[in-house]
Amino acid sequence: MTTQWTTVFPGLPERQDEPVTHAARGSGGPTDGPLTDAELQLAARNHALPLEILREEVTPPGLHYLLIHFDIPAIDAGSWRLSVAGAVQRELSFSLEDLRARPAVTVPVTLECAGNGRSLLRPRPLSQPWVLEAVGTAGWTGTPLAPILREAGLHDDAVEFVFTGADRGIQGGREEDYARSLTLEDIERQGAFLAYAMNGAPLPPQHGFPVRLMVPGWYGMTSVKWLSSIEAVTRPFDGYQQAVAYRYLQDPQEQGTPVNRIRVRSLMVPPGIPDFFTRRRIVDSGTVRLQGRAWSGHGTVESVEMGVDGTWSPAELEPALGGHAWRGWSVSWDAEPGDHELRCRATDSTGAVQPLEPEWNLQGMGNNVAQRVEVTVRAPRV
Ligand SMILES: Nc1nc2c(c(=O)[nH]1)N[C@H]1C(S)=C(S)[C@@H](COP(=O)(O)O)O[C@H]1N2
Ligand SMILES: [Mo]
Repeated sequence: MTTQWTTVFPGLPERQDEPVTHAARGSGGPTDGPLTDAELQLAARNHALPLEILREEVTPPGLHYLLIHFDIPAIDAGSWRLSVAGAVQRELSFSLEDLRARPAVTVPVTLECAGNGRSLLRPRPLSQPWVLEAVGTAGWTGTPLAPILREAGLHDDAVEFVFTGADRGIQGGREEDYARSLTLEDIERQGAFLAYAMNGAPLPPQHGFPVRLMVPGWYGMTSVKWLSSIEAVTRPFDGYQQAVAYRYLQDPQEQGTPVNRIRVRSLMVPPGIPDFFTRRRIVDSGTVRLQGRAWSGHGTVESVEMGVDGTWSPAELEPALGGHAWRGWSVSWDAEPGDHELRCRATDSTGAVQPLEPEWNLQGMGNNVAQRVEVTVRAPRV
């Protein structure tokens, strides 16, 4: 591939096969090299879901994955306001109390980062180095968004809404507030809402306090945290997080296609006990009940299969927690002594199935490759 990474990642070396230096910190072109300082720094800030917590249908507080591009902004809830402006008939402004006084919904939502699976790609796009655990499910409470937009009234030439957060930073050489856009059609179809509570408590600072957008079924980048304004615009939004980042593309010269709905995925609770450093699993022989969860933003999960050394068998499914939340699955495995490779893969109602090998793209988006767990089964101790 002869590509100029500098067009997507301005100011950086053409190709980073060397660890990123502190001077050149930022995203960069894909690499086959070792984990860089910059990736380590992001990984330490943005934690994943510990896989064993997949045993919980609702992710307990503090264990939901986190992705924060810039800094967590300081917001005073008392003086915080959300403005609705731009190409609207009536500008609106809401306090937290105003939003809490409106009709409320509580929706179980499985949120997943679009970059989940990125570190399994070869070469590896340089960004937040997720393995497979950038997912979580919470009950989010808030007020539906579409009625608010209808109250504001749209001008005829308004094409979409821009959602801007209170966090600001530099990415790809551009200084911007974190912002994403959506059409009214997508807002209505996904049942987007303005969330002020997570699992029955006010949003924690890291999850968007006091109010975030929630777009069930879409990858996490759309659910803008620390929401400060909603603006109706008459031209498609060209902010960095919309027009440059979050696109499926092979080559930086391409415009690519936008990342939106969550691709079908399943994950298992790793069985047995881990080795500390490698996290390889050690399991006692005999019947092992394997369990996990599966989800898709394109439809319902129709089946999950467990693969043991390449032989697949169907898992039993539990009901989904909600229309946009994961469903549990389990299957029995007769574990015989030796080394084994466990995999799981889900199929959704559109017929989409998880691939067995990763499908590469430049930004490391939507890699829903079937999980692989290496296990050593030990004979019964007598
Ligand atoms: N304002 C703002 N909103 C944001 C982000 C951000 O950095 N700033 N990150 C997005 C991304 S990429 C994801 S995956 C989700 C993560 O949500 P969580 O941290 O609550 O799990 O928030 C999204 N909303
Ligand atoms: Mo994300």
